[in-house]
Amino acid sequence: MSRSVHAGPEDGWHATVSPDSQFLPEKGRYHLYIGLFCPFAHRANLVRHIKGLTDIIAISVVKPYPKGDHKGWPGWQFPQSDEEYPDATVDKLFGSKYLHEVYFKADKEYKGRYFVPALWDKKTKTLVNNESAELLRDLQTGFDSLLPPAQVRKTLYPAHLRSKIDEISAWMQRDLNTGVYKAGFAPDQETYEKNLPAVFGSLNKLEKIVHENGGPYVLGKEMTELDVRLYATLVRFDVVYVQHFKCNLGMIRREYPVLHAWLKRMYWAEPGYKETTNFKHIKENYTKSHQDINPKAITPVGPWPDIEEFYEEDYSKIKPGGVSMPEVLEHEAKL
Ligand SMILES: N[C@@H](CCC(=O)N[C@@H](CS)C(=O)NCC(=O)O)C(=O)O
Repeated sequence: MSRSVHAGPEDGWHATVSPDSQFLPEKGRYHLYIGLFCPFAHRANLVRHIKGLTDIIAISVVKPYPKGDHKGWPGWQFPQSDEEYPDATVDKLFGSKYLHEVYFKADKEYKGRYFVPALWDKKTKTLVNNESAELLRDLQTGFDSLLPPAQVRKTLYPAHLRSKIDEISAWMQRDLNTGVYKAGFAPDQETYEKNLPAVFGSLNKLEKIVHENGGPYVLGKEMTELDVRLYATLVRFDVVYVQHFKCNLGMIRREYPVLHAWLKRMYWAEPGYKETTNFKHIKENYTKSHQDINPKAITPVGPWPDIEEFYEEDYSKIKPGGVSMPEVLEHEAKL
């Protein structure tokens, strides 16, 4: 598959690392810029862990705040030493203060936003890709020629599940992964109330899907991209989205027992998930960088704990939950 690398200053980067692209798989050649708070960067970092790429692709981690203004300027910052903010790192390639410096090295006319995640190529000195859905897909296979057979076999997009994954990803992205932002950043009461039911309609639907498939993953026995996409949003849900984005018709830990059991298992038992989750970065990013939503920047301490510990593995013993508000049920019925 080949995409245009970067169509111009208004566009992001969409290339792939692969043996038949200009971006050949090589150990140490690529560098991934992420924020530990960001659910989209989380996707890329999770695949990096799941596929055993942590020694092949190094990372730099921006601080969770401050964020840029409404146009994104000046955007994410790196600490100037690794001690400044725990688990944020200096820019290991260039020692930059701002992530935008890296973007301007790739295109000095760049006019888009300075997003994490972003993958940099040291050899051609440019960005390869800054779109999490593409990185999630591409990093699964791009480095296979460097990996042992057991790692090569790991795929999150197996051929026989592709149509299901594509179908569910589309509404999960619209209603849940970005749905929480559409509710949380709503400029007025009416928009907020209009955008909220989709979030819980999609959760209701997912609660049933996971229950029917019997676990341990969303589609049953195989971990897929859906688990990565869902995890990155659900692990932030109770701790941030419920209060900060006012997605408070229910909590995962209270209204969604199946999704709650799934989430806890992913966090505690599935390699890569706990290691890539940092609740301090998550909580402080949202609550200390959205001045219009939380002007005093006080980070709520609860809920406590960030994630609970014990979980049921036999989903047939769990009665699925959900939110029964009529607007939510109406949305769920459309999915
Ligand atoms: N298209 C991007 C969106 C990523 C994204 O929204 N990242 C946020 C952090 S969670 C960001 O870096 N925002 C900077 C900005 O909006 O200026 C993707 O899915 O990779």
